[in-house]
Amino acid sequence: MSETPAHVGEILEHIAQLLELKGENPFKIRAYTNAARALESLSEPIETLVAEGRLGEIEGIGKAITEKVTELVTTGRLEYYEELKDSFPEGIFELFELQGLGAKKIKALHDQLGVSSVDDLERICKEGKAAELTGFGEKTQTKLLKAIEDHRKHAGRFRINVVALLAEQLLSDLRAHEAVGQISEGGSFRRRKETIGDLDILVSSNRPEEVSGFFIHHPLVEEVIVHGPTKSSVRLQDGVQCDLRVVKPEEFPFALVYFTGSKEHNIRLRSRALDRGWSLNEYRFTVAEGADQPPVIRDEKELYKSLGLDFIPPELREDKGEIAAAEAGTLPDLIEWSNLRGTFHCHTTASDGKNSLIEMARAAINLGLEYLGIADHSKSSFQAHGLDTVRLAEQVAEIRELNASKEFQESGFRLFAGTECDILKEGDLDFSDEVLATLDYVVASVHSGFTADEKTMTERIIRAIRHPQITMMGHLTGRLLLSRDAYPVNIPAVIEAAAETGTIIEINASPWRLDMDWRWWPLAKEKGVKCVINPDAHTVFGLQDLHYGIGIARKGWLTKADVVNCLPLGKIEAVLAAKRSKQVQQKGILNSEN
Ligand code: DGT
Ligand code: CA
Ligand code: CA
Ligand code: ZN
Repeated sequence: MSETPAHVGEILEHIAQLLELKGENPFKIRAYTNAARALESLSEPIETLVAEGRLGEIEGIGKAITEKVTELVTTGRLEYYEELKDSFPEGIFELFELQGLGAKKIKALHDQLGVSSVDDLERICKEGKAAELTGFGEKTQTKLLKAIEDHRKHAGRFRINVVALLAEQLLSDLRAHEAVGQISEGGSFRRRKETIGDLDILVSSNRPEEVSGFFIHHPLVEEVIVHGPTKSSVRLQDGVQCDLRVVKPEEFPFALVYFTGSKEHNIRLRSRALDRGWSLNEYRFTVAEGADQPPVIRDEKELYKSLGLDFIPPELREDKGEIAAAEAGTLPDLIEWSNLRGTFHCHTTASDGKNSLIEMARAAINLGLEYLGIADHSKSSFQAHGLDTVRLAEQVAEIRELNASKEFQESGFRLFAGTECDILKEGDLDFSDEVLATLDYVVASVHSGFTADEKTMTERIIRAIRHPQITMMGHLTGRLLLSRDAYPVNIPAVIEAAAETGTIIEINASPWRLDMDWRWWPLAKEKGVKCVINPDAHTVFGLQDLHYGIGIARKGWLTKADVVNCLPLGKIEAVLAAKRSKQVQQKGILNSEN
């Protein structure tokens, strides 16, 4: 079993947290957090570094940690970590998931009040005892109760990247098993929902016991909840639950449609089947007396066809008009990964990214992209090391230089110079018009003042959108999935303003955001607003998040014509310049009338 660097880094972070709880020496703790950080910015697979004995060459990774990471990568397990974990109550890890609660506070709660779980903490807060601890107070106590409430609200759901890693591994191992015939992911994961309750996997087999036996003994499985020949349920690493169904080959298309859902979509299909005198369940059609015989169904496409429908891509199966469109033959030709030509909104070490400009560029080339837009933070985002005018100018110069380099000239690759410009309190921008005009494009985002009311926030954003230099609106609602709610904003009003001004709206493809939400894209499209899929990448790996963005764009019924970064070099430049030149022209007309 191979470990991804993200996972190794996560374990190192956990070790640092536990050492802090133990009151260990700060240098030792820092060694682990630094190593975790260093792993985030690798530009080659960690397995390679381990295999070639080159881990120690990385800055921030010493001898002791090299040994531990090697053990973890080669065996999939780290004894030191397991022992460390065993010395704490299991519930303590959940405390780290609470917003605003770090190791120092957890240590105080644990050592002084015996808190070893979220339930303990809730009780202590309600009794008013947390407020009495040094460094806590009433305000902290209230915040903790709110954090507990938020945490409970999100319990049992997962961001899609967590599930995707597990799904990829499980599906490929199952696929390789002799007794497995057809296999597919199902449920909300197949529909690419923004968060996932549990992972559903469907297999066809004539030897179901062998498949289920293999499944429940898979190394990713931590706990078996239900085990039967055709239906098993387990808890995987990270607490993700996974259901496996094994059906007979002839049942597979029926089961696949059923377990892909959504439930609402299934209900519509069932009633269409009933209109034809067939009752549809997860295994087959049952024909009513006197009704026509249904055709033989060998795959999903034939099942939809038998109901008078075009094949409906899983992402659209949300009962949002897809059945009517499939009947009328007007389903959109959804965007695909291979349509993407480039992307905007990426960070580098100049602000809070972990990889350099050239590393990000080469990663984009490796991904098959023709161009990459760099949009580091602007100066007001000081916590993210935002660039001031001078540093921005230096970066722009560096980008122009790279574009002129032999490497880029020969590969035909191009960097675009941009910024992720903060939208300040009143909707003002963080850079002057003159500075913004030196850039190829501008992403505008809100990073502060989240507590404003809906009217204030909407006005603030619309004011920024009306600015001629703003090319695209970044992560519109500021939500962090399963962690921080969206700030209140009138989305239809923002869409209207974007349509009027020719401002592009982003699908932020980070699995933490997936913002603007897929449910709004049909409206945006109707109004003529264009989409850009941006990874908001802070590392070379972050560029891969574009895959999640494609899923969301598909859920939003978007085609390649709706998404500007499907345009190749030679065409994309005009789109980036369109809003500026339009407004300059309008100004020109006004001036000549004066
Ligand atoms: P999740 O796991 O909460 O993110 O969402 P799903 O959609 O994956 O839901 P899940 O895992 O409970 O069930 C998988 C699929 O099975 C679901 O999308 C549709 C189908 N299904 C489950 N229960 C029912 C039901 O009571 N009626 C119908 N028609 N379909 C169901
Ligand atoms: Ca599910
Ligand atoms: Ca399920
Ligand atoms: Zn941002």
